[in-house]
Amino acid sequence: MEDTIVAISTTTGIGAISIIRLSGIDALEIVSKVFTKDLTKVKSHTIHYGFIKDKEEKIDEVLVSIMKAPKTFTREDVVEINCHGGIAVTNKVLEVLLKSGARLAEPGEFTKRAFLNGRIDLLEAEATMDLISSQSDKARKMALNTLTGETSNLIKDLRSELIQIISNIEVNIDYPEYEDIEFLTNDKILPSIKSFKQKLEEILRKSNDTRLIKEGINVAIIGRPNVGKSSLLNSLIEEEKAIVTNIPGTTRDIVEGKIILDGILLNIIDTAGIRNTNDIVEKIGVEKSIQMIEKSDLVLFMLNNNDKLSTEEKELLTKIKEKKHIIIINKIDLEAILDKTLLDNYIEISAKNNTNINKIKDEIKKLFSLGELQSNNMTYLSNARSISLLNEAINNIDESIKEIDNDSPIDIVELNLKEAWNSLGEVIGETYKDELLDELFSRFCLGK
Ligand SMILES: Nc1nc2c(ncn2[C@@H]2O[C@H](COP(=O)(O)OP(=O)(O)OP(=O)(O)O)[C@@H](O)[C@H]2O)c(=O)[nH]1
Ligand SMILES: [Mg+2]
Repeated sequence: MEDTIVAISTTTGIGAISIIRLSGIDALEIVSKVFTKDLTKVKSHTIHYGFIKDKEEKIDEVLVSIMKAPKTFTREDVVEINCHGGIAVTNKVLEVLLKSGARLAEPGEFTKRAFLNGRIDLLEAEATMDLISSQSDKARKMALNTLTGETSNLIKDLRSELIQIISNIEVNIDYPEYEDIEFLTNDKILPSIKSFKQKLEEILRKSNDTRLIKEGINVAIIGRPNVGKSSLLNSLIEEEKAIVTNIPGTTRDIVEGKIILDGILLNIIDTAGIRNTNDIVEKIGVEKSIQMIEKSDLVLFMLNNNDKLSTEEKELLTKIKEKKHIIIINKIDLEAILDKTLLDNYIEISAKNNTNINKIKDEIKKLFSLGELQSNNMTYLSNARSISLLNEAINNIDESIKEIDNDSPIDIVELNLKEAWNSLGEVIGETYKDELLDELFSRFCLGK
């Protein structure tokens, strides 16, 4: 990390102010070369007024913030130039800094340096991106919790508890002859391992909820053509987004709308009506609808009050049984023809007249315990990477329990516990692979 990096940290476009940020050992020197004042001797954490120049030509009137290592985001010398917003100004300032010796930063490189220099751990690094991309207030709060280290502390506490168990085993392996050490038999360590596993499982369950808060709940509206799926989407999002006609097969592709329910984002997906068709475009739409059943967190399965239950609908009913779902009977303003005896739980609505739409929202709140999520402390894992590592740790613990049940030697049991300890370490980036870092930070925005 010898080179000094630079990037425009604000969005490009017309705006009052743009911020160009540099980080690295030569940051002060590089900016001094193109600024009206020598900044190499100034005090840390000070702001300076002047002009950015290209040789003798003034480029822009700016304010320059100087933050010297180590009390900075990257733990390196950091300089931020506040210049006038706008594409020409910002690009020109960037250009002269590049000419003076800075290198253009890769996406997320500032945060990557913060991680590599030990300023933040991997969870905190991910949380900075989550904070930027959060779409609901809940997601913002959660990202901030992780950013300030609370989630990392949870993982660190788990690791110290596990290391306690491991060291107890090790003492026994290394000094079996010590009389004042209680001799550990497999069934003596079993209760502590089991209770540790329970703790991990509880965190996993809550982490999955937390992920929903962050990413939003994907809700797919599924059903036969013409049952009123697009009408329901429009009612839920209170906007005429999807085309509604009385022609079956109107919706050919996925249409998405978003609403916030109790502070949590719902991605509502209207799909093509499911039926056998020879129309190529519609057929692709139908395939997508079926995939949506798998991909979504919740299926709203719609039936027509004014029509009989079809064979296809009966098949779909069994398909959605394995998923979180709500059965919705639409068009209750029309004559009841549908045989409801096969259905055990349903909500009757009229999408066209906006009748009972709130009942659907209430049911969603209930199904996902949104009220509970509201009041919950949200210090849990929230991304696929860390959740899968937690899963790995649980599997390792399971293995160790199996070894105990098989009466395996205690050092085999210990091996599995150590694996779990490593998996938990990977969550916070105690150990990591370079490819992981490259992949993870490449998803960041430029200048972060
Ligand atoms: N009477 C009545 N008609 C409704 C109701 N909801 C929707 N409709 C009508 O049913 C027809 C089909 O509605 P859509 O929302 O386009 O149905 P869809 O399920 O999206 O249909 P596809 O896109 O073809 O799969 C339209 O003429 C709507 O006005 C309702 O509650 N009552
Ligand atoms: Mg439709």
